[in-house]
Amino acid sequence: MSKIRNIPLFIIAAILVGIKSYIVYRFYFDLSIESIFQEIILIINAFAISAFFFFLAVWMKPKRQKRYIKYASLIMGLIIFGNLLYYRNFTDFVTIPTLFQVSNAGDLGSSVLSLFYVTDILLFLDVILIFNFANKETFLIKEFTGLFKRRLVVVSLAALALNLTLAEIERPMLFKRGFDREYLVKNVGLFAFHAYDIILTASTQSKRLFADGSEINEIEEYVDETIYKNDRVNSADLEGIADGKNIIYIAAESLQTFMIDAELNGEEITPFLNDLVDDSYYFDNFYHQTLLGKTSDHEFLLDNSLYPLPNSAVYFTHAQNEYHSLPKIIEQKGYDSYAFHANNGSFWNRNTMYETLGYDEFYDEESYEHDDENVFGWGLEDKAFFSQTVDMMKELEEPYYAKLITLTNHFPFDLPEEKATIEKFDSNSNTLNQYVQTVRYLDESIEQFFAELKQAGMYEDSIIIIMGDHYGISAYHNDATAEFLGMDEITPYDEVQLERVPLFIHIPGHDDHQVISTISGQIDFKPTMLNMLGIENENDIVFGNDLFSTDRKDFIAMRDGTVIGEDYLLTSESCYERESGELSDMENCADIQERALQELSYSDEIIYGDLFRFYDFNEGEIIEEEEE
Ligand code: GP9
Ligand code: MN
Repeated sequence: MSKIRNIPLFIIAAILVGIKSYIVYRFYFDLSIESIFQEIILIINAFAISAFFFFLAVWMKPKRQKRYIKYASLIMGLIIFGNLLYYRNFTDFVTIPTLFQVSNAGDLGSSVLSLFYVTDILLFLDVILIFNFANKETFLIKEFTGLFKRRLVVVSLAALALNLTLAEIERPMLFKRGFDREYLVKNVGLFAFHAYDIILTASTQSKRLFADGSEINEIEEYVDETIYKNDRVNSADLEGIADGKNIIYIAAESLQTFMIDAELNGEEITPFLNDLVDDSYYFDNFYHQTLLGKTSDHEFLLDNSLYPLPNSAVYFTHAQNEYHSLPKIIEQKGYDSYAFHANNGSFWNRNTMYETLGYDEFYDEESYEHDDENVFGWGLEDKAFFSQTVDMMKELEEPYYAKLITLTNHFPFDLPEEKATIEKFDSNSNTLNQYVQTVRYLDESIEQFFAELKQAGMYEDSIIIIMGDHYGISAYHNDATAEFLGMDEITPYDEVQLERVPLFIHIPGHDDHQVISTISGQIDFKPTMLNMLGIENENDIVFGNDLFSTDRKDFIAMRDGTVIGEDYLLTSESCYERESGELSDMENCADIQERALQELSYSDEIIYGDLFRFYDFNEGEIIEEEEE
């Protein structure tokens, strides 16, 4: 007995809660642990956090120490348990904003009893033991010496630092980009995730608090003068052409323009899309404008014609804002909006953001059937994805706006050998070598989708838009890319050319087809769609133009500081002649740089201040009092 008495209670508590946390993460939540490395991170974070909290006890006098250890274990137990109940209902973790969302609580209310399992009692075994040990003083509770206390601080901080370092290796920029709550919990544990969420919510809320709507006047003026130029110019030809038709949007994961019409050993890589160029409006000077939020940033651009944020994934950090998004606007024409994407619903916080943006339904991973055959790469492969999606689309009430997000052509571009129908490229970049094969696979998947739409009689009534969401091959692979393109090297100017993504607007039954080389970008999607639907968005605040209009804003701003103007192009602090790529005087880029910075900061201001909550888009004026 006396031996046991020598072990401090706070150590026992740290171990018990550490074990419990690990068991819950591993066996109660459905976290996908894909490697030994991830498993090790999970174990380390469970114990590091538990140690951090219980090691604090040594700074207290024995009586308080006892109480602290007891109640810390109880509170940690309740937090874990609360999350578990929430997870069982929503396959997600609790965040501060969702805690305040009445609709969520309502959803939970009716079914809450069914979320309890008898075995849940085991989750409080550690708490029961700790209370018992504390009350009976089974383990040591005493005042500790200074040196010991300081050593413990060093140990617990070192454990946390180790955890963060490993997490950074596993998922670079985990905190900045957010990605997915599951990733956060897997890498740093539930408690650090909550701390992160509290800090994030506090900082976004404080920026929001200081805004009062008066900022909109200046922005409105800018949009009038620069975007609308005091007279809204839309393309008369296509105005209303999509009215009443289904809008089918395909996000072609990581597809870059340099793949279109490219050949490998004399063979076309994207034969279907190459043919589609001759039967569509095809934009070959169209830029992605995404940053940290990758696919989700492109979705944000498309639905809002606002820029994604410079320091975070806007889908993650500003999903509670008020937006004047495409799904909400087209609802007035009787359109319902749907998103189809066979990935985890909480990835990029889509499940929350889609609701904010006005999507009626999100068909995520759980709506799809997976088997051994149809899962590779990031999950359900694109051909199976399209087939199953067509079946679901048959049930939709028309007209609709359906967004389909593909997945197979995603880094690291893995494809089972027997699925490949083109050779790999041969270079020192395995990534680019494989990319050619997954791009071909994507091309085939889209071809198959068109055939299935036709077969189901859904093709004629639709307008189909295909766009690359962002680059797939980063500058890290420049040598191999240069080899592929038959160039000596890739200069910063060439890198900008490589940021182009293809855009097809395919209108069945419409004879006109053109390759349009206007400098354009994802910011232009929303105004284009609205014009094609014949919706006059007179009071809308957007930063893009109708793609078919002849009087457009004359630059495209990217989020990395690059600006592409009609005559000049600014990138990496150098100015180039846009067409020739010749270096030019910085002065020539000063104007587009200044205007791009201004525009980006207006867009950021709208998002940080949540300014649209102060704006009445019907009247085109500021609402005096905020209604909440
Ligand atoms: C994830 C998919 C890919 O759901 O959209 O995301 P990405 O890494 O391209 O942003
Ligand atoms: Mn993507």
